[in-house]
Amino acid sequence: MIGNKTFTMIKPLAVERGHAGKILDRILEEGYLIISLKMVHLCKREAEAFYIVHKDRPFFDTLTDYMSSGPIVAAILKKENAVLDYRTLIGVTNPAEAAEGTMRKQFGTDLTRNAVHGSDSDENAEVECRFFFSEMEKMKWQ
Ligand code: FUP
Repeated sequence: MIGNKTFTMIKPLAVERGHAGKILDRILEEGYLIISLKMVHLCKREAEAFYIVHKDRPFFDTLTDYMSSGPIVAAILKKENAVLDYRTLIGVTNPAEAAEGTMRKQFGTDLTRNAVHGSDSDENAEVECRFFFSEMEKMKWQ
């Protein structure tokens, strides 16, 4: 399974603006299977726990305030080479610098509110899937 699975979140502003359906549609069009899916409203502490690797960065408080400001859509995606291909599909962190055709370019607003998250390694994909989904929620399709 390693290498075939990634974790994504559709971030609060993209959900609020009604883009979740379009983003999920694009994900399916690009050949991913959505193997787990839920909408959750993180509290500040949960957002801090998810982004703990960034705890000493100057943007940590703004980021975790934002990520706990409204519901997000979390999903586990399956496809060959999922982590790397999904990073290409979402584009670089800053929507202003993201390539044409990427989801951050299309749906992102600014560096903090960049529409979607995608795991940056197989190891982090595992950790992030486990953060949001129980064994039962993850077991189908695996
Ligand atoms: P990415 O892997 O592209 O999601 O980017 P990072 O893991 O470096 O950053 C995680 C999130 O922190 C980004 F999605 C947006 C936010 N961030 C900022 O707000 N400011 C920064 O300078 C860098 C990241």
